[in-house]
Amino acid sequence: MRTLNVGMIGGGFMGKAHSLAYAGMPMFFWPAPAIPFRKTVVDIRDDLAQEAAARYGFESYASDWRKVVEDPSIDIIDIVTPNNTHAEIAIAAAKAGKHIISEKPLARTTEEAKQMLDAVTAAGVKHMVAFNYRRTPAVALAKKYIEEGAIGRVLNFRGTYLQDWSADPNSPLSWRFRKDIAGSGTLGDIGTHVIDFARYLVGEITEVMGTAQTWIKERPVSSGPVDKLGTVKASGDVKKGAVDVDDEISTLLRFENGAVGSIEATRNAWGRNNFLTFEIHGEKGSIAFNYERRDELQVCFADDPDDRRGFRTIYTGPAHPNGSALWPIPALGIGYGETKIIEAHDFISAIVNDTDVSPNFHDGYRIHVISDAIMASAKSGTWVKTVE
Ligand code: NAI
Ligand code: SOE
Repeated sequence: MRTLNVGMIGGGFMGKAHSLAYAGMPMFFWPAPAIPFRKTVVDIRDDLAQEAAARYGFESYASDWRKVVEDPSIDIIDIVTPNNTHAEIAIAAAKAGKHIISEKPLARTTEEAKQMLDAVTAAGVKHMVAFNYRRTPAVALAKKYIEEGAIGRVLNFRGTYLQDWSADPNSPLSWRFRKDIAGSGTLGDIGTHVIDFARYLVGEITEVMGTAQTWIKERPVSSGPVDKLGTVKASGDVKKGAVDVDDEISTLLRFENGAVGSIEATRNAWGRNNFLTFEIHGEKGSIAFNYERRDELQVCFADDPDDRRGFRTIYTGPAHPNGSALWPIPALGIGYGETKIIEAHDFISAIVNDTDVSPNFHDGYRIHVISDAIMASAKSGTWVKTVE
């Protein structure tokens, strides 16, 4: 069985998730398309990188990603660093002929995303952007229903991503609140996951009409490179810095196929944790999903008799997309880790079989174009097109 050597840049939250995926993928998907070998992990300092190597099972560590990108033994560069680093690392990795998986959002700006897309296209390497939530089996099942025509022509997509980890003004000014590092706020960080759902399930978005707010205009200056996602709060009289990104966005949508819809995203919605949802209404039925109950897909069919029509719950299991590789009984519990394991499997399969995989850098770039249109619309108060 082939082995692919992974160089992973970044040892934070996503470093953990991607390492788990490389370790777990062959345990679930056997025979594996190839064995991902955790070769080298990079963080900003040797001590952090050494700790990441010990914790996440990498053979070696480094504090300069350039050395790893240039290492001829590395097959895959996995970018799990804050958004300001994605473009530079990906472009160098593409030039060095590495296959690349990058965390989302693809970059800080559409321009950076386009340069990344151009670099991987010119190099002919495989590329993927890590919108992993679409790999939840219930979400893939929703796509299957739609493609089979089970709910007829899609009329409306209604998506949300609501969290509350930054609702407290004492939640620090981590890199996610700084435009120079993150590029944008809630829109890029979590709104983009819903845009990915909308494009995956319904089709291309052609026009948007958005609003954007920054409710908490300054936050305590944070220390350290890692975003602790509000779990460590400042107290007392601390130095504050300006938030220069959005806290909340909402937008109406028009799709290429005539469907319409909406997206709302905020990290300031008390009581909501990872409330990533969609409801899709079609001429012959409806589908609803909430990531907080990710084993379940709700479906309702118009053809059911009047006296028993209503939402029913399908618990995903071996009969559903990727289900036979996961757990043998429905409702044993699909986790965040499983979505990353499926993502790793699909990326590595594409490398081994020389096929395309999505979402890829083209999808990541399109999501930037749509995000720009939402922000432009929030400014102008008018509908803005996302295609010429
Ligand atoms: P984090 O703050 O937990 O960790 C980032 C790590 O990267 C830190 O260890 C930091 O020291 C390291 N780092 C920063 N600059 C570096 C450089 N130049 N070279 C090497 N290491 C460097 O961040 P987190 O949450 O892991 O986010 C990373 C990326 O993953 C972001 O793009 C974020 O948007 C994305 N993300 C995606 C999620 C998803 O569900 N797909 C979930 C969380 C984050
Ligand atoms: C914080 O909002 C965050 O970690 C995002 O960065 C991820 O993309 C999301 O999946 C979970 O929440």
